[in-house]
Amino acid sequence: MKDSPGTYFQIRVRTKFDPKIQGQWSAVESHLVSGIHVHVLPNGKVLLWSRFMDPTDVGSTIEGVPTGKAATYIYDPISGESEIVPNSEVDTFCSGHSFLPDGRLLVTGGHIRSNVGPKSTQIFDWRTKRWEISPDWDMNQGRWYPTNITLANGDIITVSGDATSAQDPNRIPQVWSSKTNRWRDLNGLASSCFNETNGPCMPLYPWLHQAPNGKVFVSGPGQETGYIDTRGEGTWTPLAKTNKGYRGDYEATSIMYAPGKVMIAGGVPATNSVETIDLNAKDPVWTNAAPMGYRRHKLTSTLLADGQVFVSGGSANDGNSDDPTVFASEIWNPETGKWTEADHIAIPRLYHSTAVLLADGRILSMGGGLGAGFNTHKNFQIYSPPYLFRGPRPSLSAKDELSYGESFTVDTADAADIGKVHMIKLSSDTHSFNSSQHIVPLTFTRTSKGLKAEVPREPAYAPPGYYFLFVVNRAGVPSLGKTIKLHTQKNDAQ
Ligand SMILES: [Cu+2]
Repeated sequence: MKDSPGTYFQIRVRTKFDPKIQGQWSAVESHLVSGIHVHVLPNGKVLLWSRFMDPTDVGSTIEGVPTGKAATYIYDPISGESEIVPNSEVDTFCSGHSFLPDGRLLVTGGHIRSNVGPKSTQIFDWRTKRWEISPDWDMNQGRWYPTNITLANGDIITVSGDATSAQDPNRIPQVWSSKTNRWRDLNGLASSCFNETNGPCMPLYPWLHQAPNGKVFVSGPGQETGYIDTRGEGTWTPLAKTNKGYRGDYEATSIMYAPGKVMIAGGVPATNSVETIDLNAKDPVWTNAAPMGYRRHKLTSTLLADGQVFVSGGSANDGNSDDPTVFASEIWNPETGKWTEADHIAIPRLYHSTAVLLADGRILSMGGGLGAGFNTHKNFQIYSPPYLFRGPRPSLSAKDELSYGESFTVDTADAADIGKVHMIKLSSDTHSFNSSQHIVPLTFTRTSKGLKAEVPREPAYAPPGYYFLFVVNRAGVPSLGKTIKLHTQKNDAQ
């Protein structure tokens, strides 16, 4: 089938939009593979991969990649060029991933066959463009559909993923030490259930967020949400139940849109339900928020450069088909709690699709397909948010590396007009959940030269690693993102 606009049934046909309010999607551009796992690197380029091509797989004839490996590519959003980089040794399709403090990407598990994942840990180094693997890095069991996030101390937690079958998920989360390069088992969690109500006990691709209190907040997809404490053997403490209940494994999306504030949206059966929780409150509870304009599952949520939340993709049916696709994107303003309909994509972005924030403030939307009966979409579109149509961007320069508690100079010719300064951690996205994006608002004062901004003292507010720094003017227009590295310690060797 030709993958073009007009091929798919649309919930609502796009009317004429004002780019100042709805933003604007680019034309559809083709790519060599479907962008199923997509990561924004410190140099602004994008690492992505699809899945291995086994001749017996549905839709397998096209990508020409050796069986048992996923071909990885680096796409340059500036030049539009893509280069293939040496393959990993193990298929990284349906793996978990997040960044180490030095910007290398740590990838756990992947795909042997459906519901069976390898034990391997692989690391991609953006500086050498090479994959590394070692038997010393193997996990306790395999993982297929695990989630990884980077912790406040620069370690990485991996949770869930099927080991040998759908009935045999990996029940023991592990923590990767950035210092010793070894895994530590959280045996204290072996009998914990992250999803007690109407869903599997150990959901696939669970939603994890580094919380300001130092613990890991599990926001779903189960009804019972709570904290993992990674110290010692690990403990699980339930915190609050959602109103909606189970939203389906990798069917809905979760995003920490401000420190300690989490939003969950969508799910199956296709729903426009949105809930938020404030972990900074004394007794946090899930509260129903304004619903999206469209019911959808398999959607993706992405932080915009101005701190708003962008939702794209998804389907309004309850099964595994591209139709009826939800083409409308939507923008949620955390300050007003309101949704605004945004420009419509031209291609379905459902199962195995992605959307990530680029350094220039645009959103790269890719992929979809290669599983569960969906069509494969080897193409992408780039979204220019409304702020790119609202006048000149503020200028920005700052140092390249920052440490916790540091006060630093932000050079901008537009200091008098700046309303917000924040850092947004670089994206690592797959299966409707971005396991790396994380916004850190910075307090700032005006000086004769520009601004003086302060990095939080507490790493739980800002896990170490690479971020884009943005200043946003009072008209809501952000600067270009300036890549900065936030150190674990001042003289960190990494
Ligand atoms: Cu998958």
